[in-house]
Amino acid sequence: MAKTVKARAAKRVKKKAVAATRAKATPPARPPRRAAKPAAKRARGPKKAVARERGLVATGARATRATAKAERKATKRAARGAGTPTAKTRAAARTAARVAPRMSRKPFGAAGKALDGVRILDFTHVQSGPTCTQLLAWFGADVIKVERPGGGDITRGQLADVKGADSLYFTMLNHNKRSITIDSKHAQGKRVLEELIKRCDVLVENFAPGALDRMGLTWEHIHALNPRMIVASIKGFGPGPYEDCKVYENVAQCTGGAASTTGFRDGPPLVTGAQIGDSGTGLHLALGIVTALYQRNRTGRGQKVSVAMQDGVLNLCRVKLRDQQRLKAGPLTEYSQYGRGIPFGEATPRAGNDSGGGQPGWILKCKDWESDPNAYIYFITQAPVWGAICDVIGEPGWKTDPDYATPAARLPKLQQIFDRIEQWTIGKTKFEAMEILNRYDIPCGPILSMKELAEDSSLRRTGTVVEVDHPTRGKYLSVGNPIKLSDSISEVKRSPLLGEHTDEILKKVLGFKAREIKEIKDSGALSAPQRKPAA
Ligand code: CAO
Repeated sequence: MAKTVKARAAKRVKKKAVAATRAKATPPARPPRRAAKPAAKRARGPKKAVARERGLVATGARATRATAKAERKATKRAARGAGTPTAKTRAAARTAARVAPRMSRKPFGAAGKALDGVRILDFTHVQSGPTCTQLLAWFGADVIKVERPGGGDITRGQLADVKGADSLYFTMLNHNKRSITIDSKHAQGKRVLEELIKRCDVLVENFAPGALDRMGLTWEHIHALNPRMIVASIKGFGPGPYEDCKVYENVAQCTGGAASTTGFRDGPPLVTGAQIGDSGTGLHLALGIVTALYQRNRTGRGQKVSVAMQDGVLNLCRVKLRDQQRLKAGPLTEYSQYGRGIPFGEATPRAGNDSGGGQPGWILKCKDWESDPNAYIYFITQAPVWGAICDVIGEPGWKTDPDYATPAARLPKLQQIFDRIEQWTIGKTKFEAMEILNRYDIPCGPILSMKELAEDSSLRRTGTVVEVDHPTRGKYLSVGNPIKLSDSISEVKRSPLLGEHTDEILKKVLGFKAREIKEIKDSGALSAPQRKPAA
């Protein structure tokens, strides 16, 4: 009996000690030198939202008090001979320790945004970088876009459709951001930039290789100014023979494996309309940034995040590298080339509209295909619904015919099978065909034009397609945030005019006095050089 009491007491002490160690294991987030200390004060958003991102500060303070109390109790119990927490139990508790913030009682969607309190120094331009920072802005980050005085991001004036207004190219990639103009090569401009670095959590850039270093903003310098800063970069290539090259979308598609595997076997390589090099790499970088922010909660320090566009594209072409290796084992039987008896070469071939997986698919004509370039449907002959396919197209005999009944038997006849299915689809509009096929769970999809997508009411309802009002160009359509979080609802706000928030940022973010602002402005660091009037 006495032994049981003693054992229970020892267990209680051990539990307390573990709790104490756990509380201790999440230290208060160490304020990074002078720079990040006023984080809670400086945020524009509600204070609670800031506290949430800096959640560990509050939790850490609570944890420290809890630790002290629990340790005092544990020491008293230990003194009574009930046992002492060992280094092992402390270590185990440290590993398992996670101090969760208190659960919000607010309704979903009303508890701020996922990245509230995170401030991004957005040094991006053109498409790849801006898509990344736009996503972060949609999730609530305060994104400050630094632009060259005069013209700003080159896309503001590219592919212009409304005279004197920012182009759709720019507006559709820079929603929810603030804009400040800074000449980063001017001494006073550098001063402003360095102050921004001290007050931001992440710097994102996609300059040509070496450009950031040439501005004097090396990783070492940035890290010394703000050790908590995450420095995220997009380049065309990673280290290797092409690392110094400038890269645009289609170069990345060509060097990342997309072009060699897109198009028809007997035609040239093709680039795809999906911006997998730019927007795809922006997505990769955004994930890298939030992951680094998450790790910073534990380590307290920033790190470099880099994504090469070639790598991003190759990642999206993963299945084609899979096929490259499968070639060693024989022909790729799901490629229609196999059914046509055309031999395979050494590299993954272009597969036209073959489906990438093990369920053969093709694009088939629908009613009015002669006049409508998008009157087509993608049709997948998924094995589990083969019987239904046969019934729908009027070939019930194929269900049991050994030449058609199994996926293996069908592979060499895919062309003939799709020709027969097309005889059925060609009599229906793509929407009628979709409606009928869906009744039988047959996977298919109409080829939707951009016009149809722009007018799609369900995409409008979900906010995937949004109408935005802009002061100089009026209303336009954009793609909203395709990633839906139930507790962090995205609103799409118009892109900033060039330098629209320069004063606001100097004053409210950087805390410059009116005298200092005048001094910086007078130096010419924030404005385009004045052109000399012609003599
Ligand atoms: N103040 C002063 N100078 C500035 C500035 C500012 N605010 N912002 C940019 N600059 C300067 C840069 O410092 C650089 O000067 P140096 O060459 O003298 O160092 C100069 O502007 C040009 O920058 P850049 O080389 O990045 O721009 P570019 O138009 O010549 O090239 C691009 C564009 C996209 C090819 C190149 O930036 C690149 O390869 N980026 C990485 C890959 C990438 O993201 N590509 C996607 C592009 S979207 O298809």
